[in-house]
Order: sequence, then C-alpha cells, then structure tokens
Amino acid sequence: YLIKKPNSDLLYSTRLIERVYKNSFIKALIVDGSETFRNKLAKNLKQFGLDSLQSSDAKTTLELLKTHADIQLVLIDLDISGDIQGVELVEDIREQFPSTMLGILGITPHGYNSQLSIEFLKKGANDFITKPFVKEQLNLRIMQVLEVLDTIKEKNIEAIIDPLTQLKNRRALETESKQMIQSALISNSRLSVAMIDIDHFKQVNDTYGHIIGDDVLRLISQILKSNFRKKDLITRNGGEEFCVVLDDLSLKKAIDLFENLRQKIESTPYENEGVKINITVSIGLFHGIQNDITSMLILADEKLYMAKNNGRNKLVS
Ligand code: GH3
Ligand code: MG
Ligand code: MG
Ligand code: MG
Repeated sequence: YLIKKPNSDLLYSTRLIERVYKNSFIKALIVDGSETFRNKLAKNLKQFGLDSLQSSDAKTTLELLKTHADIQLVLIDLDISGDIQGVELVEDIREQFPSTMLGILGITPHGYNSQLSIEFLKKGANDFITKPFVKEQLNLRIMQVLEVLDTIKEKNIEAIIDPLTQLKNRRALETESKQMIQSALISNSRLSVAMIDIDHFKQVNDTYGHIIGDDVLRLISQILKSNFRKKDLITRNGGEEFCVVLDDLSLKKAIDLFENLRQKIESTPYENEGVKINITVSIGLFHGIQNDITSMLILADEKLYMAKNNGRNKLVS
C-alpha cells in the first residue's frame, strides 16, 4: 500500500517526532480487517515515534477506547472484520468520543470512489487518506489532526486557568463544583464552601506597587495549594478573592482546616529584597448543601462580610 519513495525517509517526519518528544508520547489505535496491513501501518507509525494498539473489529475497538484513555488517534480502514464497515464504526465512536478529544483518520482502499472518503468525514472522521499513499502523506495528515487536537486541549486549559496564579478560575469553579454538588446530594453529605479575601490588599498595592501585589497573590495561592488535598477545588475568583470547595467533612474538621489556613497565612509574611509584608485574610465558610454553587457562594460571602466587619483576619462559619 505504500508507494516507495527513496531518499526522503526520515526528513519529513522530523516535525512530528519533535512534537512527540515535546508531549511525551502519542498512542494510536489501528483498526483494520487485515493483520498484514495493521502490522505494516504499526511499523510505519513507530518510525514517526507513535506507539499503537491494534483491533480488527468494532467491538474490540470500542472496548479498547474505553480502557485506554491515552489513545489520541484512531486509524480506521473501510474494511474491518464483522458486519459493519469502517465508516459506521466512526459513527459509533463519535457517540462517545467527540472529534475535539479523539482524532479519527479514515483509510479508504485503492479503487473505491471518492464518495467513501466523504462518508468518513460525514460520520465524524477528522480526515481521511486514500491508499496507496506515501509515508510522508500519512505522517503529515496524522500530524495535522494531532496539532488541531493539541491546540484545542491547550485552549481548553487556558479557559479555566488563571494566568497570574495558575489556580483554576471562576469558570472552573462553576463547572467543577457541579459534580461535587451532585455527589453530595446523592450521598446526602455536605460541602464546605469558603470565600477567602485578602485584608487591606489595596494598601499593599498602594504602598509597594502592583508587581509586588501580584507576587503576594502568588504567595497566597501557594499557601492555599499546600494547605489542601489535590482533589480539592481551589480557585481565584477574581481580584484578591479566592474560593475553596471541600467535600465530605464535618463542620468541625472544616473549621480546623480553614483556621489552620488563616494562621498559616498570618505567619508567612511576604519577603523579597528587604521588603517584608504581613498578610492576613478573612474567611467566610458555608457548610451545607444547596442545588447550585451561586447560592452557596452568597451564603459564604455573608459570613465573609461579617469577618471583615469584626476586625478582619478572622474565620466566620
Ligand atoms: P478589604 O480588607 O475590605 O478586603 O480591603 P481590600 O483593600 O483588600 O479590598 P478592596 O476591594 O478595596 O481592594 C482590592 C484591591 O485588589 C484593589 C485592586 O487594586 C487589587 N487587585 C485586584 N486584582 C489585582 C491583581 O490582579 N493584581 C494586583 N496587584 N492587585 C489586584
Ligand atoms: Mg480584600
Ligand atoms: Mg474591600
Ligand atoms: Mg475583595
């Protein structure tokens, strides 16, 4: 199926190989009724630096995709084992794996009419390639599919990360808290939602400037991260205001954790080039469960307001 193209073997795959090194490794899944073809293709992918799994039919393919979350690309020949054709398998895969998460490259056999290639695209393949093809063509098509997916992944991450502190942002708080609320409602447990606001932060900016103000925000973010578990939801909502959502804790345990946080921040001054700034925060803690995060944030905010009015550097629950 490969047209031999001497003397150009390695040059063209440099770009893909660079990507592969940059992003650790990429795993592909080859779906084809012919074992000979699968092995040939696997050997080719290996030359580009791609590891691959193989499958001959629809059922195995769907199972492999479910058990191997690291598969980023599926190459599907029109001819696969079983009752259905490769194009129909694309449709089945797309019911569970959108084209923004998993790349599919359709392979149409030599001599078939161009309508089949179009069918691959209609059913949700990202691209197709027609046999016979040269390695360079295969490499470039794969690379383009992966590049688009990579860009989408990057943009999706950018959309939920605050660039200053690298904490999750308000948008992430809204989406990720949904799952936590759902689980808490089902298991009849409670959430701890804390609003954390730096005290007199405007004075920090006014006295030391915005650059140091930004540094202080990063310091507080670090302390926040170190004080909680990896699975806890910690966000910067905006300005000098942070939010933490914890699941499945008693009120007493939650108070202990946030009181500990408050003390840790109080006893960790910002220090840099002779500048030393004492930082304190006020915390409003809501413990319970509501149907949406906004309601819980409003209740936590009321407590925060009380903490501010009662002299700051306090936890109110
Ligand atoms: P309070 O104790 O009542 O919370 O007083 P405060 O001064 O902290 O609150 P206020 O809302 O009056 O001011 C918040 C300040 O946070 C104002 C703004 O300059 C600063 N700020 C907001 N976002 C940023 C940022 O990204 N970087 C820096 N350096 N400052 C920020
Ligand atoms: Mg403040
Ligand atoms: Mg204020
Ligand atoms: Mg504020």
